[in-house]
Amino acid sequence: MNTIDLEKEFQRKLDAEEKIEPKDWMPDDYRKTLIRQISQHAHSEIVGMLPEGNWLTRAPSLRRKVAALAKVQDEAGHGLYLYSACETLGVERDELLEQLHTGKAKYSSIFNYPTLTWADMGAIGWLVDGAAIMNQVPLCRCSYGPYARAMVRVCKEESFHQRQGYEIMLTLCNGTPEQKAMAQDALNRWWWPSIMMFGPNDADSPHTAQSMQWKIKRFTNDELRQRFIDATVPQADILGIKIPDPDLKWNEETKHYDFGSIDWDEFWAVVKGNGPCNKERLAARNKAHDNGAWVREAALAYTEKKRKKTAA
Ligand code: BYC
Repeated sequence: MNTIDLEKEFQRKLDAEEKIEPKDWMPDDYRKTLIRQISQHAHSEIVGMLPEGNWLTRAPSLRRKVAALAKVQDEAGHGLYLYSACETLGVERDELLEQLHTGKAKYSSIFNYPTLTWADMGAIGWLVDGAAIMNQVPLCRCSYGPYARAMVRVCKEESFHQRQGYEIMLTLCNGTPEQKAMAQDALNRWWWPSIMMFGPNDADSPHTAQSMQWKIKRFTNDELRQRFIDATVPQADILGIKIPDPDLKWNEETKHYDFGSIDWDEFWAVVKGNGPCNKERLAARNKAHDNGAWVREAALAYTEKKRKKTAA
């Protein structure tokens, strides 16, 4: 097939809602966009283990510890599915990890904030995983097959994460006044970073329009942010705590919540490496990678030994 026919076939598949698979022809920029998004997503899962890892040794009960351990392990698994999905596009995992470790690659801004109290484990599950689900359920319908299929399992696990976070918040909010104050403090600190997670406003998002055309993204950043806010406000009401936004109010005409302006200077500072924990997160990832060198060497030596044995 010549390039024009290949492009037509690619477009036909998109129009017919057929998945694009690794061996199919695809435009270079479609491939690049997917590598960018899937690798950033994979890095986010792996770096996303760090803020909560901080609380594994401090969980207040055995039940909480078991749930937190399972959640953090799930996140490692999500990272692995996503690196694998990304590799189907012809990029090596080593290259992706190198980009993360040198600070060249982006990962979600949210993981550069500190987890100061146990209530932060609740707020992360409720808000961060809640935002993640809102963003990721539509990705199960992404046009690229391996990414879409990986997201199905990721989303099932994310909904358990969201529930465990909300349950922590509910327990704190029904506890002593000090516990409720801890929950309120966590909401105060995690609210704005969580709504920034959806990315820049559509008017300032360089990639959204093209990604929507390619059916990688099914909703824009602003559409998903609004859905998240609409779903989350009633949940805060049930908890009896207050979202830290004086401009938040129900708009009877639009049937959505209006909300205050987002501090995009803070968002870009964090994305560019100047958030409260960026340096700490990268140092932790680099240390873990360096400490794991012997495992990689042993695995390679074992494979080589097996290869020689088979050859002999
Ligand atoms: N943080 O044109 P835009 C999780 C960057 S995992 C940092 O809107 P796009 C979880 C963006 O990359 C959460 N950077 O881009 C894990 C782009 O920069 P480049 C991660 C951000 O790709 C463990 C530039 O800004 N989820 O939830 O169309 C525990 C312009 O943006 C952010 C995913 O990765 C940000 N928040 O849309 C708990 C989901 N936002 O590449 C929870 C998959 C934007 O031009 N990804 N940027 O240098 C996506 O859905 C999309 O990539 C985004 C951004 C909506 C994030």
